Amino acid sequence: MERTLTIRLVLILTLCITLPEAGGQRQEANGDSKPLLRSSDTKTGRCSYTFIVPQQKLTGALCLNTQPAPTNHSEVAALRGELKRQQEQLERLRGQLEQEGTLAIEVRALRKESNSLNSRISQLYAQLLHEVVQKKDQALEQQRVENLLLNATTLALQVSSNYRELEKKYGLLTSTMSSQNQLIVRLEKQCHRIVRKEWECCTLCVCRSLQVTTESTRIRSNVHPTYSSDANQMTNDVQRDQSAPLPQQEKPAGVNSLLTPTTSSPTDTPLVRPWRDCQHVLESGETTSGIYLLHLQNANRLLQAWCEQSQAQGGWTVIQRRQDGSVNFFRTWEQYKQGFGNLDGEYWLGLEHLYWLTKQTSYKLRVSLEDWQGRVVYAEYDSFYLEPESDWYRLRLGQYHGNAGDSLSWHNNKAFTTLDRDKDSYTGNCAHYQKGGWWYHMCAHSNLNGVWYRGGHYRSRYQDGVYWAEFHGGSYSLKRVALMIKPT
Ligand SMILES: [Ca+2]
Repeated sequence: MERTLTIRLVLILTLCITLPEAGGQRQEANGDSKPLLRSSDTKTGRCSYTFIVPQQKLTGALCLNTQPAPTNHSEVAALRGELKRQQEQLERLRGQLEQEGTLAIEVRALRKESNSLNSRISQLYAQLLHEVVQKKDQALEQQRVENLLLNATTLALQVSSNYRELEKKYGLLTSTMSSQNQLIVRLEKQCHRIVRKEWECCTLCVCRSLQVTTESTRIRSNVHPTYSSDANQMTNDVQRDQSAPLPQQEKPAGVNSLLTPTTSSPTDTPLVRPWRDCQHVLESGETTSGIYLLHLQNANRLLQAWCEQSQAQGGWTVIQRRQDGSVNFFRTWEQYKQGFGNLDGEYWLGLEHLYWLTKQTSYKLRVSLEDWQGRVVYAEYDSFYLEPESDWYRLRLGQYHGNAGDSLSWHNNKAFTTLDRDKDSYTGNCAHYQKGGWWYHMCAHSNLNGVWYRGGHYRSRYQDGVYWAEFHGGSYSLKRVALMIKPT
């Protein structure tokens, strides 16, 4: 090997010296000597060799061998062959190197891609785990919601079933109530007939007794020779206690001149006549409050009413009274028309009677109110009358004065409304919400026919108590109220 390299170096140096085309030393014409760059480019490859010979300053004579060196062609050929072989080997090595470099780059790229894939796989794994956990939670939540839905459905079915049962019960109760109302009406008619017969009988007895004892004796001051037998009819449903004795048989305590004879004597001479109103009773000398029989002029009607003779100078005909909640005021049109309740307790005189009563002359209205602390106030209206039934007993009121506040003028000129006849200005039926009959507007500043609640302030879904808005407001149910009228 050393020998080969030595031979190669000698050959190259020889070539550099002997071959002019190989770039031998040149001497400039001007005699300057510069560093000489000698190069030899191989024509077969890109490899190049450069030899730098240090500049030497020639001194003395320069001897040149002009004899051509003997050329060993075989060695040159061998060297060239060896050179070529080594160049080829070098090329192969270079190719391998390039190939290995490419492989290394690819390996690095693959490694990088592998790292990236690993990272991505880890990320996806974490995401998958998260989704699995989330789906598990969602499944649990879904199951919980399904259970809730199931429970709600069961509850709804139960409520629906209860509602149907309640509807059936309500239907039965309504039917029972209807039949009981019919029964009550029949019983009341029977009672009227019985009472009328007993009155007729007693009247005959009284008249005969009066004729026997003295012709000049009259039954108190209500005897009137012009009373007609046509008026022998009780038309209101307001009754005293049905168990009470008849008035001519025994006079109850606290009740003055309860009833008077109403028929003519056997001789067809009219003997007695009821009063036209309680003012008339007072003027005739009856100063005790109680139940009196009234005869309405211009109408073939007799009715009983409570006369209030001790309050506000007396002479008041009571047309409504609430005091203990003993009577239900959530009634139909027909019942409000005819009247109901007990004359010595809670009652409603009746719209038809009220119409005829106020048609006799000019009346004023007094509303008496008492709260649960015993405070009594009043509201008066200087005129009061009703329109006929054809105009739904429309209310006509005059000017207010008093100390209770005005909670009725808002209802002036309004028709009467009951649970079965809606004549109010509201879209629904005010009577349904206020649980009574009244001259409702939309709906009420006063509701004296509402539900009687004990104790004052009440809790209800609707404002349905016995209230007068200007006196304690709509959520305070009053203890005692009364509507009374008196001629002006
Ligand atoms: Ca209405």
